[in-house]
Amino acid sequence: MTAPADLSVAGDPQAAEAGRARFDELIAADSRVEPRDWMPEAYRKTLIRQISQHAHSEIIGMQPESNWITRAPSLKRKAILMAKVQDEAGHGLYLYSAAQTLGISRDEMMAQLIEGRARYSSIFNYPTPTWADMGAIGWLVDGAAICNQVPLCRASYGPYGRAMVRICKEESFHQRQGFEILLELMQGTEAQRQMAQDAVDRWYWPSLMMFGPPDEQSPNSAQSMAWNIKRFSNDDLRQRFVGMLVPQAEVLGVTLPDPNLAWNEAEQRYDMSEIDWTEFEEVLAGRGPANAERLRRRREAHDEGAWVREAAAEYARKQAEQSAAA
Ligand code: FAQ
Repeated sequence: MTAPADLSVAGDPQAAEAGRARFDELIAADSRVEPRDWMPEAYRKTLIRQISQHAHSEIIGMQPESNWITRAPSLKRKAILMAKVQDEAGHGLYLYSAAQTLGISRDEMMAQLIEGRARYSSIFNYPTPTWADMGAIGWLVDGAAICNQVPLCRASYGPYGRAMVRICKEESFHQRQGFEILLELMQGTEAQRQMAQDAVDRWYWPSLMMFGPPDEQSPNSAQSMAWNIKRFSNDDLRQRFVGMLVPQAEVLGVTLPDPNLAWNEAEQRYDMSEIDWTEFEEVLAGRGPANAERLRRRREAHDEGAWVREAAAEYARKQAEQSAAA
């Protein structure tokens, strides 16, 4: 499907030239590009790639936590967790809608995901064996998501930036609820403290990988930053995240599992151990601990929801028929 902005200048080189000049002006002035504006095809493609990957992450990201809804330790925890998982579904919907303004359909994005042609965040390919994982996901995964996504509120593409504003507000609440789960466990019995520490040990490194490959191996960063989509590099955001975690880990009483983590006064940043990028590559290649299960479950849910999509389409058809007859 071709987007409206392209159709408006198809076969008209002068209009395309004016569109390009206007696009360059908008980017130079740090203004917003809207769906009606002309945009380079590569800009459109980059946004579709990033926004759809992000949407898929939110939808697949519901699975590790929904695993605990039926086993949450109290009614209050169950209600909070259900609300959080529903928020993730909402984030997916805002993001799919933002991507649709670029000329790709929801069906095509969903086909890319369930046929295994689309990426989603590496982080959601890890299992959640204990209740403390709900705390670690909230604290570390939502924490990393906030660090990465607050700058995206200023992304040059209007529908994406606006969707991110609301998403970030909700992610902040998610992060606090995760922190609070861990805090309560850390104030509990020795077994509870160990469970919390074990979850932090398992989620810490994967959460650092969420920011993407090191800057020198990030093929998309330079162009995305030039277009004001990304505002900071992968490594800069990772550093910012670690800086945020260190004091919070002290309050919690958990140890971040990196013996080389230390503040480097001269460089004004944290020194840390090398990330295991082989693990990251394995997960991206579909060989992480839970990749197969996540996709299998997504496919099942898609098939099980077919009757809802069919009913909605039929209802829309009848409504249109009635309006036409009126
Ligand atoms: N996982 O050149 P770069 C959440 C891929 S939402 C998988 O650096 P870019 C909420 C990348 O796509 C979490 N793939 O790429 C929640 C590219 O492949 P491609 C999702 C990754 O785009 C919480 C290749 O590597 N957040 O957590 C990953 O400039 C709790 C080269 O990389 C977003 O999507 C990865 N971690 O930077 C939900 C935020 N990293 O497409 C439920 C928006 C990189 O060329 C529960 N996205 N790759 O084949 C972004 O900010 C960027 O897309 C990055 C990657 C930073 C993720």
